[in-house]
Amino acid sequence: ASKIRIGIVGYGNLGRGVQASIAQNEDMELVAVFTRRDPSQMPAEAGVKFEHVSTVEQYKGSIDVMILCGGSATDLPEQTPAIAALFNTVDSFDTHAKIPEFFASVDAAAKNGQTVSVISTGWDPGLFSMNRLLAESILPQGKEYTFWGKGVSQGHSDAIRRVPGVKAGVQYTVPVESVIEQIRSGETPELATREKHERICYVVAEEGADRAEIEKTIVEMPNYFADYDTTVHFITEEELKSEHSGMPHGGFVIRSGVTGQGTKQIVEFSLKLESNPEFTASVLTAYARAAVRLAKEGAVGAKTVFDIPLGYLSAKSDAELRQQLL
Ligand code: API
Repeated sequence: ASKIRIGIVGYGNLGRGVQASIAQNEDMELVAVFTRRDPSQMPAEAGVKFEHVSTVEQYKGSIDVMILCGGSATDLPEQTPAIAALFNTVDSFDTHAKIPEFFASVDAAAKNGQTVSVISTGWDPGLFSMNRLLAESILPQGKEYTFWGKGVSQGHSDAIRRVPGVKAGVQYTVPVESVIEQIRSGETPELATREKHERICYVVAEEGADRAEIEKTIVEMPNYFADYDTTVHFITEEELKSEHSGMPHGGFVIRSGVTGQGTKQIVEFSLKLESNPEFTASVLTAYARAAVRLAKEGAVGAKTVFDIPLGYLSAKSDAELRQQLL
């Protein structure tokens, strides 16, 4: 069979992760990486063909799916609809509150272009969303909890880096351990957002920037920080580099439910990730395979993880998968 021809849009941590993931999948090949930077200035040792993002249209017919590796705050709301008009796409849009409007704009573009666009995949939203739905469908009587971290949220780090006066920064999501123990032991406490996690930011301010103003903007930011207890530490660029350059993350989804006459049933799915972007990239790559298969079957429009059969993520045939049922 011929390989799935993939394009990557954006070459940050996520884009490099996708490149590495494609190399691990024999049914895939990387055609080109599209960047907003000057392609001639991109690292030759990366071993890929770089193109300016304005040239994507020339690749219509020679790329089966584009994996979009931009950020959710400003890149993807523009990029996904624009590219979905021309190609099948996969992205990791993760601003939870804005997913409905994002879906609507991408769906319209993809239907116009007769393409399939898988939105908001990754692990949360993505694998965690699937596991919440799975457990809730099986145990309608119960309570569900999601805990993240301790780890670096790419979404929240990206959000703080966009605050005026911020030169660089990272955000750690820190779960409240005491409530986790309660839940694992079968209790089902009612918890407010701020009782489950705290958020700790390490920020490098630009020279002369108003630190109090930066801190206020971060702490009060809607969707990202307003509902949490957030701490902002100002540090030097050197310290950021030496102490905070890793990108670990993870967490778990747990549902504590009852069946019959109050029989306790607990379902848990957890991730421990040394590199959040490399893992997220690997999820995107698997969904790229599904997007191509859906498009071949004549599907069009925006899709989420809920719309896609699990078997479509696999390179194996349906018959091979049936052998894996037990
Ligand atoms: C957090 C999670 C992270 C989800 C994973 C991914 C990211 O608060 O740490 O941005 O890294 N919402 N969407």
